[in-house]
Amino acid sequence: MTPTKKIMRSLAGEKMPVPPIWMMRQAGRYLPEYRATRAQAGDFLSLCYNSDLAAEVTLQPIRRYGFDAAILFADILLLPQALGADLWFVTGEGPRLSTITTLDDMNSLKPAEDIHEILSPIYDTVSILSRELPSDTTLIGFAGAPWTVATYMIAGRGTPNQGPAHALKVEAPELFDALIDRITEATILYLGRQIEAGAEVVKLFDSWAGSLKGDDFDRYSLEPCRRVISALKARFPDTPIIAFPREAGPRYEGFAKATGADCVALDNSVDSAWAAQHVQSDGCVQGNLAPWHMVTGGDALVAETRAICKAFSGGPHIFNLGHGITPDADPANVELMIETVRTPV
Ligand code: 1CP
Repeated sequence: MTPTKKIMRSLAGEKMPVPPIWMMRQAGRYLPEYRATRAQAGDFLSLCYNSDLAAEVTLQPIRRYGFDAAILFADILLLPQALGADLWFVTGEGPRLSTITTLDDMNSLKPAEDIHEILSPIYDTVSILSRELPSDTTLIGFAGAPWTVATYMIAGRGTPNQGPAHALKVEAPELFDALIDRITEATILYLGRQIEAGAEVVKLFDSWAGSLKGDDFDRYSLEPCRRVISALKARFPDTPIIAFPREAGPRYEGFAKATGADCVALDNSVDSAWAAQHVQSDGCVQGNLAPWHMVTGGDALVAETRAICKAFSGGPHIFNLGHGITPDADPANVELMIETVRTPV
């Protein structure tokens, strides 16, 4: 069946006259209505696990801007929590988790199939959204890719260079591989439930793929993503999958083919002319305006938005930022970006 929603058409490989658009972290602190709902929930994790309020913040940017897709409001770190890690957020600093560095730590984790009890409110959020979203808006579910999730589980926090994960990979390769396997199995089950609840597309965020080089990139970014995607494709052949190996640089080339992803999301360090030639030649690409344009706006935003649309105009493209919008962004600049994309010159 030919899809009718714009995002689904791009993901099926159709070149659209105007690229569909959504934005990473579109439900976030730059929006006053998000800040109000988050205050009502109490804190960030309470918001993620409150299905009604999580659905509400997912819908806010759709009401305000009419994006072509909504992304489930949740976080990649809910999966480690469902596997048994402690998780909390320190205001102004970010996430903290109990660490996995020994065999005992690894053995204390739950089996992958036990994640659903904790994650059931997330599936409820997806069900609410699939009922409430406008009929032309695509619902995207997501999870972190195994390597990226492992970097947080090993270090217990976000790290600038993923040093603790790289160290464990060298010092205790069997433990490291066992952790990657557990996360991979859990991710397949988690995304499967999101699809059953109504997610029409799923996205794998490998935010720290860029710190893997050579064989390590193949083993720990590409291969776990391939495993997740092939397991999902076996059960849900019609659900498109977007992969985001952030800062993969030249390794973006061939990533879709090697993993089976329908689309790769490009970060803003990637040159769009290069990506049109080397990545879009294999199918749909998503991206890749630098998020700081949402802070600065003006002519630079308009010029760069047009340049990206032009570079990718020869094939399937979903317009997006190259990474999440930041809390200091001006909501008016988001409007300007959308208007620029939707008003071809
Ligand atoms: O105070 C707040 O409101 C918390 C800010 C915030 C938000 C809005 C966090 C904490 N997570 C989220 C939501 C979120 N996270 C979404 C929702 C959907 C949307 O895009 O609108 C998604 C897809 C994520 C994914 C996520 N969480 C990633 C992958 C994407 C990326 O940004 O690279 C990562 C790495 C995380 C971990 C995380 N969660 C939150 C923060 C501040 C971080 C980064 C921590 C760090 O590395 O220091």
